[in-house]
Amino acid sequence: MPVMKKVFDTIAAPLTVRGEAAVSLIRISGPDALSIVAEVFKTRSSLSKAPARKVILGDIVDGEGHCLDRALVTLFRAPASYTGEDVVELSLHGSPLLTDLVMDRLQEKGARPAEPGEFTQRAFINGKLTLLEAESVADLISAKTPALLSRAAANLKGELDTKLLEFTRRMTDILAALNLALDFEEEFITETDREAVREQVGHLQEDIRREIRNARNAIREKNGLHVLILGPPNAGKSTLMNALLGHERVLVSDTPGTTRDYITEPFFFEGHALILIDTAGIRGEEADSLERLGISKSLSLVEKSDMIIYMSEAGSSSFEIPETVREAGVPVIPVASKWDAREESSVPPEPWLPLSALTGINMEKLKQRLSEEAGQLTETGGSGAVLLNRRQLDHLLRAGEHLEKAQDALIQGAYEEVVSDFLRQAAEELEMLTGKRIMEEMLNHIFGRFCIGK
Ligand SMILES: Nc1nc2c(ncn2[C@@H]2O[C@H](COP(=O)(O)OP(=O)(O)OP(=O)(O)O)[C@@H](O)[C@H]2O)c(=O)[nH]1
Ligand SMILES: [Mg+2]
Repeated sequence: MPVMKKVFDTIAAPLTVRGEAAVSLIRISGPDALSIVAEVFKTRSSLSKAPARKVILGDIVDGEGHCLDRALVTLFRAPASYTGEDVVELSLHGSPLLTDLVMDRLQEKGARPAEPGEFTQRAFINGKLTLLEAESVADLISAKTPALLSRAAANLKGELDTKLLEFTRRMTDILAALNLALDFEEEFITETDREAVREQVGHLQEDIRREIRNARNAIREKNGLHVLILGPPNAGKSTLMNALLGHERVLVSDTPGTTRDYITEPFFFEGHALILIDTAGIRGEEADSLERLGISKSLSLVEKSDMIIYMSEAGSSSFEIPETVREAGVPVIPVASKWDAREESSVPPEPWLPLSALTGINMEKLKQRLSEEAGQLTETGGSGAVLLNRRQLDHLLRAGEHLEKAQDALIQGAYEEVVSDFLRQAAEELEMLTGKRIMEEMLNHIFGRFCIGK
C-alpha cells in the first residue's frame, strides 16, 4: 500500500558487515542504479542490456580503468526488486578496503550512501512490503531464539496483516450493524440487536486481549528474560552465576560483599535467551557506603526483572524473602544454597530448593524450574504471527481501550452514535498499527532503527 509516491535519488550501501570475509555485498537502488554501476563495472556486453536476475561476471575498475577486483553483479529491474526500484547488487571479495573504495567510486558517480533502513523504507513506500512485513525484517535479523525467528518469518509472510485485517473486518461488521439499524429505524436498535452487538464486541475484546498477552510475552522474549540472582552477601550468588554459565565469569570469594556492582551476562538455555544478573548481596547496617550503593542498585533491578532467584544459605536461621522482592509481582525461585555444607539438622521449608552450585546438587532441578518459568513467561499461544514490538503493542492496547469503552457504552444504554464512535477509534488504531494510516515522521522513526544496508 503506497503511502506517497516519490521520485527518489539513487542510494548505495554495503549489505554485509564490515570486516574481512569471503564476500562483501553492495546494493545500489534508484533510477540511476544501472548507469552508475556501468561506470565502475566493466563487462563484455553492455550492462544496460543485461538480463535481470542473472549473475554477470566483470571487473570493478578505478578512475584510471585499472581493475580493483573481479566481481559479480545481479540486476533487478523495477518494480521486480526488493525496493521496487532498479536495483544492482555487487558481489565483491570481502575486503573492507575494497568495499570502501567501491563505495567511494559509486558516490563519485552520483549515488548517495543509504540511511539505516532506507532500502526497506522504500520497499514499504513502493508497496513491496507492508509496514508489518518491513518491521518483521528487523525482527528476523535480530531474533535470538528459534521461536522468535519463526514468528518473524510468519509476520514477513503477511500473516500478522491477515490477522489484524480480520479484527478490522469484524469491527466494520459491527459498525455496519449499528449504522444500518440507525438508518432504517431512525431510532434505537432493538434490544436483541444490541445484545448481539454486545456479544460480538465481547468476542473481539477477548481475541484482542489474547493477542496483547501474546505480544507482551513475545516482546519479553525478544528483550531477553532478565533473571536476577539476589540474596544476602556470601550466599553463593556469584558461584551460581558461574555454574550456570559454565565458566568463571565473576569473582567468587569468602569475603562478604565481593560483588559490588551488578554483572549482566547472556545465557542461552533450552531455546530461551536469558540474561543473568549477578548482584551485590543485600544486607543492612554493616555495609560500607560503596556496598550500600551496590545494594540499592540490586533492589532497583527487582522491578525490571522477569524472574528472581533468591538465595539464602542452607545453614542460615531465617528463610525469608524480603518484602520488596516478594511483592514485586515477579516469579521468585527461593534457593537454599551451600547444601553440601549444611548442618545435618537443617531442612529448608517448602518451597525452598536445596542447592549446591559448588558440587552440582540439584542444579538440574534449578534449571528445570528456570525452564518452566521461562516457558510460561514467553508463552505466545501456538505458532504463527504475533506482534513483536512496542509500537505495534501500543496501538493494539489503545484499540482494546476503545473497544472497552464501546462495550461500557452498550451496557449503559448509550446512543448508537456513541458506540460507533468508540468502535471507529478502535479501527483507526488498527489502521495505524498496520501502517494503512501513517505519518512520514513516524516512518523515519521506525526505519531509522534498522541497521545500515537494510
Ligand atoms: N560449600 C559450598 N560453598 C559455596 C557454595 N557456593 C558458594 N560457596 C562459597 O561461598 C563463598 C561466597 O561465594 P560467592 O559466590 O562469592 O557468594 P556471593 O553471594 O556472590 O557473595 P557476595 O558477592 O559477597 O554477595 C565462597 O567462598 C564460595 O566458594 C556451595 O554450593 N557450597
Ligand atoms: Mg558475588
